[in-house]
Amino acid sequence: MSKKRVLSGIQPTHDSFHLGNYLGALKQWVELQHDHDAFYCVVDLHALTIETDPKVLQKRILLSAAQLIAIGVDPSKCTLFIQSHVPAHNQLAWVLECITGFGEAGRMTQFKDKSQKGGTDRTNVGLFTYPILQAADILLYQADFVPVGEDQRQHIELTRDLGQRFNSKFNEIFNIPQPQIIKSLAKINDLQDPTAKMSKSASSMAGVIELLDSPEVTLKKFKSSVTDDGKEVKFDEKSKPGISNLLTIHSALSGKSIQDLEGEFSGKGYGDFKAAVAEVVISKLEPIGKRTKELMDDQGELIRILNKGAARANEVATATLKAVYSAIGLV
Ligand code: ATP
Ligand code: LTN
Repeated sequence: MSKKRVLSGIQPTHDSFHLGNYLGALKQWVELQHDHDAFYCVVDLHALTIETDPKVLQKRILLSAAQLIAIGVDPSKCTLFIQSHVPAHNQLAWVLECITGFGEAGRMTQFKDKSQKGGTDRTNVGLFTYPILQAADILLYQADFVPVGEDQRQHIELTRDLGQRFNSKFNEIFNIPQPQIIKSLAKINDLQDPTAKMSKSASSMAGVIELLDSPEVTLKKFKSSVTDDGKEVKFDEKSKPGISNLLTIHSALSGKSIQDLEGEFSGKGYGDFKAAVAEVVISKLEPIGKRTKELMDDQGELIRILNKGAARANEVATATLKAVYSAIGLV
């Protein structure tokens, strides 16, 4: 039986990914590539919705690809590419925009949140059509599954709606994908504000563990993490959000169950526990930082890898686009 296809993407909006991206999404990318036909892309066109200095953007695109390889996304096992290297993404997005309702796009919560924060004058149209470009990313590859965090569920629903709408209006071209949101997948919160999710757009990075942080910085961030009254290392998200978040992080990286960790640290203080979590995190992140640096120091090799990915992605994407153009009556 042929392997199921997965597709996912991540925006190059920051120099470093953070622990929430890694544990909530990227770790799953690595696992899925072994028994799936996986397509992973750095969605640089999506990142244009946020104004960025061109030099900074260029660096972030390469850094994102390098970090993906460093965490274990293996270009010999999957197709790793940069979205803008495959023109069919924009071409299909336009076709999909023409079958998307204005109100339908306006109901996307990510758009509503971001546009409310920025106000109409600072909100660009790209932010509005963002989910439709995302739908094109997915439908072009005939993906079966889209591994993403819970926050992306609505965008995958829109993708399914648009795919189904196209299929019934024109021709059965698109495979209709399923979101792959694994419930047990860790949701990681900010170390300084453990009731809010760890996010790249947090106002301060003090509570955000970046994959490329030095061991010293990581240790400092854990040591100064906000914990709760009391002394017990116990999982209780309501009354002990800080400790619960640290337990989640330790468990996700060490593979030990929360229950076992509670036992291991019973009678020990918060200080010892924080140091232990930091150690687990540092031992995971240190090699990722080293490998990322090696790849950034040899950009020729990195670009060669990405060109190869783009060639394979273009093959699949162009075939879908051709079928779409023909189905809608373009000559
Ligand atoms: P922003 O805050 O700018 O929206 P972000 O930090 O939330 O950015 P995204 O680029 O939106 O990061 O997310 C990339 C992937 O990582 C998504 O699949 C998302 O669900 C997942 N993710 C992001 N933050 C977390 C988190 N704190 N815990 C678990 N998963 C997360
Ligand atoms: N919107 C997503 C990033 C993204 C994506 C995709 C995810 C763009 N295109 C295609 C999965 C499939 C985000 O913000 N995490």
